[in-house]
Amino acid sequence: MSTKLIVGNWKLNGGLSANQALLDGLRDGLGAVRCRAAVCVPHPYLAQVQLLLAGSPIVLGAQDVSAHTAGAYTGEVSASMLRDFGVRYCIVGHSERRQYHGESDELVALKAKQALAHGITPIVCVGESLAQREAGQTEAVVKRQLAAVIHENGHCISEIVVAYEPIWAVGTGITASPEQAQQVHAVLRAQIKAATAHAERVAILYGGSMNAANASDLLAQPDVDGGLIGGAALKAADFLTILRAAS
Ligand code: 3PY
Repeated sequence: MSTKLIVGNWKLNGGLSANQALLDGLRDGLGAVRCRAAVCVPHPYLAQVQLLLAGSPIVLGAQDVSAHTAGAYTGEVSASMLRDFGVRYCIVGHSERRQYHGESDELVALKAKQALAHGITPIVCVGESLAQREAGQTEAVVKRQLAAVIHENGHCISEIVVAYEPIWAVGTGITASPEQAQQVHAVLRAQIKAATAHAERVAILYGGSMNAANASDLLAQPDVDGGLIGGAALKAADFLTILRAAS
């Protein structure tokens, strides 16, 4: 995986004018950027951002998808609906959804399956809590989370993106050291290699307070293929710095 992938996760942020200003700022500074890039925006802004990204190398992503195709599931958004707006990536199993919405490994695996069935690349998030890290369970936790997705998706597994996001680094400003990130990425890489002959297609992103100051060191690790960026994706200058670090 040589061309790095940088994905902005806007989370529950944005507004019509703020989105426009952010994307204008990104467009103006994209000249020297050579990596792959995407922004995962709140569902109501998909149509707006799809239009604003027309002709841009940045592609559109979403932050969640229903595990169902259609029917009586109030409030859900299906993969085919996302597809209608040109969505190319969809985050599944972000730790905030696992924590605040009780999403299980099995549900995350079904969401990934829906995305794949509709030509959307799921960005499957895995990561351990601080207590799990301190108890020496990091490897077992991330392997269990990824195993559920491998089990459900079989040979399609080479079409996913994985994001390692230690929960203790999500939205906290604390980042895993490059060595800590590399250690877990190597474990995930080995697990993917054991599951598919096309493991080289699977990008493994680091997420969890990656920012303009620490991106270069994290991205220099051999198994860090890119980043899933929270707060720093909301500021054009910071996101551009990360995109350049990945180029
Ligand atoms: C963070 O950087 O905090 C994230 O959760 C990115 O997804």
